[in-house]
Amino acid sequence: AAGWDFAALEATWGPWWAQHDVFAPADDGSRERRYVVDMFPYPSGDLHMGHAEAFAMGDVVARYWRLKGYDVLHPIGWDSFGLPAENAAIARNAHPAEWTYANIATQAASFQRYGLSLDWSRRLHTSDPEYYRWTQWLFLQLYRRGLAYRKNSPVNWCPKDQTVLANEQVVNGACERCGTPVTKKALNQWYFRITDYADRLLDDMDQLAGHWPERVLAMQRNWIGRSTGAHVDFVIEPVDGTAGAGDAPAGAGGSAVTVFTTRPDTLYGATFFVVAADAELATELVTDEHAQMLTAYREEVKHLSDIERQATDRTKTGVFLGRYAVNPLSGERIPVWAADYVLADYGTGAIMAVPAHDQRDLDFARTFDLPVRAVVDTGDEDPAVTGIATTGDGVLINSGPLDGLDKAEAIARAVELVTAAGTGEATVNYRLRDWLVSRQRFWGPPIPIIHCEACGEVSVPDEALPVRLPEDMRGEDLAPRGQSPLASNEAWVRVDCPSCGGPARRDTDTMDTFVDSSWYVLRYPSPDEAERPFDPEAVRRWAPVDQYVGGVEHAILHLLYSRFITKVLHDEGLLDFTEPFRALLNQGQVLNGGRAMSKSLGNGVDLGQQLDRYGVDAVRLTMVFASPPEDDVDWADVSPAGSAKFLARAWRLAADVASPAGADPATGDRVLRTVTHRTVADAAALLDDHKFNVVIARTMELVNATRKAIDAGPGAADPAVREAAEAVAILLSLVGPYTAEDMWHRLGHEGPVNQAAWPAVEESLLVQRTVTAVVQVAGKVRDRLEVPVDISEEELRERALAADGVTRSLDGRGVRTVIVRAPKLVNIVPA
Ligand code: ANZ
Ligand code: ZN
Repeated sequence: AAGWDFAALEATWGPWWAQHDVFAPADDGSRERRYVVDMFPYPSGDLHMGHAEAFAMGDVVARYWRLKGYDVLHPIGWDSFGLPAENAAIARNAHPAEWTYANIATQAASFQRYGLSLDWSRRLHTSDPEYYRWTQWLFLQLYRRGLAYRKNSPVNWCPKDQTVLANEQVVNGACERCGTPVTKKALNQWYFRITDYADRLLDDMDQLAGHWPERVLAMQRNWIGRSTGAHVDFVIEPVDGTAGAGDAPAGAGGSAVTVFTTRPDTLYGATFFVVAADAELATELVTDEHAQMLTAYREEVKHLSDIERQATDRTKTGVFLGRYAVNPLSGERIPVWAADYVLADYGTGAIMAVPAHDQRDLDFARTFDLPVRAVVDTGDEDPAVTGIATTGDGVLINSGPLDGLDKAEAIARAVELVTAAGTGEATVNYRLRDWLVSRQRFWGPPIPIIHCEACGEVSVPDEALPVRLPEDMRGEDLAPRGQSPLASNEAWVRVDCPSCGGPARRDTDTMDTFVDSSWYVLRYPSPDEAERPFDPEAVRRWAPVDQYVGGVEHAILHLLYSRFITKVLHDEGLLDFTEPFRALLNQGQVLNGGRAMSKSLGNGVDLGQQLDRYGVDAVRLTMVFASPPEDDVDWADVSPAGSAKFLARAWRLAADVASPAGADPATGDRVLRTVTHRTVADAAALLDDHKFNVVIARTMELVNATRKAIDAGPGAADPAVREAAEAVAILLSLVGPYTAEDMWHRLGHEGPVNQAAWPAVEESLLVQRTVTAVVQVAGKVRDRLEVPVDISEEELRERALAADGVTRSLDGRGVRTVIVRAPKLVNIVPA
């Protein structure tokens, strides 16, 4: 045979796989099922190195499970709605579909070439009307359950993309997509009530522990941010003498404002009261006299992100509102301030400030010369003196009925007292906000709601779905104008009310792409279902996903949303499980020179060029071999050329095997057989443990042992050589499918290597039999080594020379000769 030629192998086996449809599951109940999904790609441009890595990892799992005898579903689709398509369409005077589907075609061809074991027949695109019809259906399910609602509130606004962003899409105060600082804008928007599921999203994480990266679980836990504490009401005093209409606090009549606190034990230490400067409450509470100050201050605050507002190193700012609040336990009057370090949309937007025990409050008190009163004696120095708030446990002081209690007792007692007085109650507060799902952009599923003057909000009837996007809008028609481009398409907007038949208007917003991707894994099991989003039977057979693979950047976006939607559909009676992904693998990033690849750094590596140069198998092998899957791969540190060399070497084994197919390995060389069986046995355990890189290292060792057996051992006709070469082909199929397929066929097999069975391990070959080898230097015993009985002379020689006793005794002297009598004796003669 000619040498290993990756281009020839790709040209042969790619079409062969497609023709024989070798990666579709049987789905006939004959075998246990496994469902493997890589997070589907967004179709911007061609595939890149990041895709190449993630998909190489997912394919290892899919291929391994197939070899292990499972019926494996490993599908592919595209997350094909979203802003980049729309921006490209504006720039090119096109419809977003043109750019989107052209990119999908390019990516699909690259995926084919990349040799992934995908079932192409289930391919889906979220921008297909056949798919988004059901995304709209999903919206209506949530709407019917009271989980989708519209409200007017200040939302995150990206001035560049001219659209709103979910909290999850704001990263360090900037738009996740374009990096523009995010501002706030009051708008009427659609939300999903994910907060109703906060407790379940937290509690069900118990099912995921050990199967999801702890880091992701921690991020979700933190994002949901459950804190237990209390609501406590402070009565706001009317302003003496000047209590004009404008001065009456909300609700009037000395009404109360509620605070959220995790430390009700510190109630007696509250020395002032703060409301969020940008909250409606601040305007309601401010007296005429201070109104101007507040207005000016609000102007300042408007430009700051939540992160900046809460930064601990910033000098605290704020304004006095001219009014006092009354502590419900002590009766003490404390001044009411507005400040930016209190956020409008957390808790109640108002706090009791306890400077002795909360650093933010203490910083504020020191800036504005407000009193500091310690109420928990923690044994630390007085915060009023040190400027350091004390947060530890201790004994309550200066606290009337709480005096003498410890922190936990005092928390419980304070809650009892306010509850009995009707001025408070225990409560749980969450950081999680409802999911803002409407977008003022074109390229997404239109929200299936109709607004009728007579009937109000009316659902689009199921049979009228999908609400299709107009096909006649392109280029400038799609330019962002602060409202959805759909709003300018009168013909599209105008519709008869489904309820009264009168003139009505369609909702012109579209849905966040994260709604599309929140349920796609439920679609793959029955991708052609036309009457329902999915066939519950098919979903029951395959889902939940046994192994999900994707980047950690989705920890709180996609993964949290999918978990939420799965629970909603479960509650709807459509699913019998509550978690969509049993196990999650976060692959690392592909770096170049230690840095993420980026245009600005000019360190990008083009995947296509790598594939042209080294071949698919070498690139895939390099990705997987470089590090454990969770770690980053630095392309500057790896050697696809080395991988190609190894593949060629492995491939030659199959070309060299000279025993007939079916030869009984039991008659073969025992030394090589031991290596083969141990490698296979260890590989299974390593694969179960996601140590893919180690499996490759072990396969390399097996290739070396086999080569040695051919060239210097029992020879190419020994059946143990065939057994080893077959094991190599099977192991290699996980990462080098073209090479492995070719080896497999050269070895005389008809079917695809991925339908070969995982090699059976003969336990008797795994028994480690060892002896003690004596190592002498100049005739004197200098060391003893435990070695396998079947150790080769060469290996024993190497180990002997490296033994501690030997190096010590040689002490830098060279070696003249080494006499090896494996496995028991080595004699080293120094120079
Ligand atoms: C009094 C107090 C005393 C507090 C003390 C803390 C320590 P987590 O744990 O994050 O839930 N807080 C409440 N609402 C806030 C808002 N909208 N913006 C900024 N801070 C707010 O934090 C809860 C604590 O953060 C609450 O408990 C409140 O301060 C503050 F020694 O109340 B605490
Ligand atoms: Zn109507």
